[in-house]
Amino acid sequence: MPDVNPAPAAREYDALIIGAGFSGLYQLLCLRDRLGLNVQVLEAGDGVGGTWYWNRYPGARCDSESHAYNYTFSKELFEEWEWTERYPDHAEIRRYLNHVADRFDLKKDIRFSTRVVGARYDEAANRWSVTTEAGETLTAQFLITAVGCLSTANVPKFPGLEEFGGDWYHTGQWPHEGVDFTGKRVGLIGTGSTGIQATPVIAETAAHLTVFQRTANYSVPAHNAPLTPEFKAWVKENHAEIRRIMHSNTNGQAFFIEDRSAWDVTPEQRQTLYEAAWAKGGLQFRAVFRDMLLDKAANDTAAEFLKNKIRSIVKDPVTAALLADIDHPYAAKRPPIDTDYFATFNRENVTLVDVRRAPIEAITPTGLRTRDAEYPLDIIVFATGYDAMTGPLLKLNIAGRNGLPLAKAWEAGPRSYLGLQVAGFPNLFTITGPGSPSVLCNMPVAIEQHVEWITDCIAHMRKRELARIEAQTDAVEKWVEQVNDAANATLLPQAVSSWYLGANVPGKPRIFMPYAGGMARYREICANVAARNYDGFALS
Ligand code: N01
Repeated sequence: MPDVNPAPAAREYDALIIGAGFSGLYQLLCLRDRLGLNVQVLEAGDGVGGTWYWNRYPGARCDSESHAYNYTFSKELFEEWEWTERYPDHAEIRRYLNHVADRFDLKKDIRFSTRVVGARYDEAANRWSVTTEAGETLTAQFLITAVGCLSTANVPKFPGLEEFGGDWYHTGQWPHEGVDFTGKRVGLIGTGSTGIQATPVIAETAAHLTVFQRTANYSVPAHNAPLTPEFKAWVKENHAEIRRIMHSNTNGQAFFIEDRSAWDVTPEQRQTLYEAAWAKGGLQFRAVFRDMLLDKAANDTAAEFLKNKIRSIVKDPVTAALLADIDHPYAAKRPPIDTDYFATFNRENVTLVDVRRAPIEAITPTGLRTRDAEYPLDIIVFATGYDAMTGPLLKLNIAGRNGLPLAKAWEAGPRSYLGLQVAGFPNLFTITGPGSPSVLCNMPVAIEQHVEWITDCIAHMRKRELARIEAQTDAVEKWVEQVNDAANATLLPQAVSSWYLGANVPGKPRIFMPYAGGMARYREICANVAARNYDGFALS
């Protein structure tokens, strides 16, 4: 049953929030219930969930462990919700977010099936005018984007797609009724986290699955399993400690990165530690050594271990070599975790095709053509990722002071102060915007910090009868420098095809977008800015 659209009582609000995922729901709760503001959320989907509303592809599951993938602001909420598996799947995350929305009576202030197509700042009135696809205009003093970082699908512009006689889907816009692959010849393009999750599941029912790989990728087993009653009880008893760890470490996860260098141990000990981390599974593999993302030689030890695992799992040596031919340091691209990804290539109905050597040239009426061969297909799955971080914001057609389009302000790449505000766009806050840790962190933790900072900031303004806040240009310049320095201190920019750099979208400026200095450090910086009377922002 779709959620019912509440009839709007008024078109003028204190704050408008775009998006009803993790960010939008919590921002609504904070502004409405803590500050007493008149708030409306505008959501394109017909239910809550944001990214998880759209991502329903086979195998879609969160890579953060369930006990770390929730809000931490309410002890009661944390204790009453019980996850069923080590990693929650997309449907369970939607159930959780619906539970949150119902528990805090949020849906009455969300307009579903309402897509925002424009937003314009009116300087004289100090208000934002937001236009919807249906042609309605709503206004508010504050505009808050809660549109996520990975919500604008990237479908490569292969010639011929319109003439394809079969069905095609992007993983981020998956049909709610699912797709039946039984007996079909399926082509899947992309070997990022999504393609790696979907491949084994699609292979189970497809007549044949052809995976088109442009960049080979590392992956570590997820070892997903139902949670035991003991673990569930442990989580409830340790809410405060789990929260403390998530809030005090660099990545917002419920585990720490080990405080030892890869060179503190012998090669044999390293192997044993990697084996143990492989057996444990999950994103924690990154946490074995503190210098894994800082020292290329240290990273090489992990990379070699993982490439050897691929070679030992995949039986056909040519396929194994292609899968292990990885060109970037481990975890310099977002590291995937999987359930039987590499073993899937041992199935008779699965083929790997190298589209780096022989790129895809066209989609044909009956399949896909690379430089070398033609592949007849019934279904094409685009696991080709997103126009990350900037895409969801630019799609909103935001215009700031003097009608300046955000697209123009960010022509050479995104520039923000703390990932929270853009100079020239007063009273616009961007939750997990470019320049914030966001995608390098467990998202709910990054989101809660942003939402609470924005809420405190608006409370501060109300108390002092201030009407406008705007990032100052020099603060933006300095922050952009800090974001670049933080990235350059790591191996992250070495993955030249990474979406962190915008490299996956042709023509997109190559700028390392998220802040790589760590969530704990970032939290401290934001708190200090607020304590110094919102240093770097102009308030009036
Ligand atoms: O997208 P990606 P994704 N021809 O951009 C290939 C999050 N996530 O949807 O690397 C051929 O990583 C592209 O090749 P290349 C997570 O943060 C989270 O998989 O550009 N291939 C690449 O292999 C993740 O990082 C969860 O050379 C083309 C793939 O498509 C982010 O979402 C689960 C191509 C795209 O990989 C994005 O992951 C899943 C072309 N023209 C995802 N264009 C959670 O756990 C692109 N590719 C929460």
